[in-house]
Amino acid sequence: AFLIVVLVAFEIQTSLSQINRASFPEGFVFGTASSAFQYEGAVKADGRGPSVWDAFSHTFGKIIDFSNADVAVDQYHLFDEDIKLMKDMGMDAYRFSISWSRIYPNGTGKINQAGVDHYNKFINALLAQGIEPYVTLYHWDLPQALQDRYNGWLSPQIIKDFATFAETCFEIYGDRVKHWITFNEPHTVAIQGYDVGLQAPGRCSIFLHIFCRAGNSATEPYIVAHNILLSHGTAADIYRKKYKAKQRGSLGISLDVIWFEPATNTTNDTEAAQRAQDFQLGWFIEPLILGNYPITMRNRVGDRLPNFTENDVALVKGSFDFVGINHYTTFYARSNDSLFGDLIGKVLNDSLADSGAITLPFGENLKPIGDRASSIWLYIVPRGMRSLMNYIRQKYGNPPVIITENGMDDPNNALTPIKDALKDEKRIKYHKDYLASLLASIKEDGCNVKGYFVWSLLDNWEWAAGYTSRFGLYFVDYKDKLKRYPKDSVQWFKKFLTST
Ligand code: PSG
Repeated sequence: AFLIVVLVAFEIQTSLSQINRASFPEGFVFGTASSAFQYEGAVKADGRGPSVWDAFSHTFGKIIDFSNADVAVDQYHLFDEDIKLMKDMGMDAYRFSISWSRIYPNGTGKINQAGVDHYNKFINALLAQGIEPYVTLYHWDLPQALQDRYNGWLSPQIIKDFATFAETCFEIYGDRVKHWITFNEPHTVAIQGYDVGLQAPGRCSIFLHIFCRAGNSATEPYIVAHNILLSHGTAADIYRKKYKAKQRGSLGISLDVIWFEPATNTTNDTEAAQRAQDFQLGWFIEPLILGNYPITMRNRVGDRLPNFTENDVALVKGSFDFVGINHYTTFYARSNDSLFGDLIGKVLNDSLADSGAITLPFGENLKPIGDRASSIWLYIVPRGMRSLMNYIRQKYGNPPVIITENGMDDPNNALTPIKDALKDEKRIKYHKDYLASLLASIKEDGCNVKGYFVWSLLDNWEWAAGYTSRFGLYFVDYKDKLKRYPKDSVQWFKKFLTST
């Protein structure tokens, strides 16, 4: 009997400290994630048309290291090698995006067969290695032609054009692609692209247009978000009516979600944390699940917030099979009546001020909420994952969730020898702890989570941060033919994924 007690205790001990694939429910999917513009390079190859990110990255002063993604990590040419890397780690799936302007160089009109063929080859190569493709249709690289023609996402004309692009992809690739993600992070697109102007197309009005020539930070984010939601709903409707039954696939959307903890336990800050979440996750998930924007948003934004007609609601409400969540970090939320918030809000006059919440990774005495990665916004707070999963379960009826991104970056330090840059114990701990938190939400709390994708397979071009940040499980040597080297985290994932 004593022996049994010891053995059971040992079992519990190891199952707590050593989680692995077998700890997760049967069929749970593990993969890595990427996007076309950050990975492919080959921006002129095979008839690709330019996107808004080509223009933005070639505008002086927009990218901190003055780099661009003309070559990036050249996955356009090196994909066979990269698929081997995934396979080698024991990953089940790969999330990547299709570049709209490779399929339609002008955004609409004539299909570019060479671009179509590229993704056929890529998808076939993945399937040949047993890797499931999870395809994002829009990861920020809008064809420049549509920006020029009607101002891109600011015009409702985009809805029809996105739907055509989406349907082309369903039709051509849907016999093999069973998981579609219409949009990556519409919240980031609206805020970074149209409120603060730090991402393409770089529109804003804050600080009297010092940073952006054109834009309106108080109205455009809401218009853009609305057109994206309608574009998603229209594409989802087409998929459901014409392709889903035959192709037996599923479709979702990926939302970026920072978890917010109230900075203090006052009612003010608790309500501020709620508003911050409404203005981030609620902005998109409530139309998708409940058919309208959160009441806090409607009250605070007033007639700057577009309305959903009855037809719109029919398109948008329920238009998903899963909700993709990109989760990296947790911040504290404070009501804006502390910290001069209202004043800042009045000066900036932007959509962020509408929430009446100030969200920062610092608590009392400016103490950081956790350890920081390289990105200035990325603080390591594993408990946030479990809290967020439970929030979605309780508030939104436990929909199927896929973690479509989670990961951390190290700085790209040119002086660090490669062999040292491969020692990424911080990343191993990040994933170990976030996965344990996610597992607890599934096993202890009953959250309906179906998969987990690491951002990212390789180091890559991190938007406005250029090549200064390294998010990869594999290191990329930018000084020597983009050679890939496994970091220690690759070994860790390999063990995690192959042990039973
Ligand atoms: C996502 C979430 C935050 C900031 C940036 C992103 N946040 O919590 O403050 S962007 C997202 C994107 C991908 C990026 C990756 C890392 O989908 O393309 O490379 O995360 O920034």
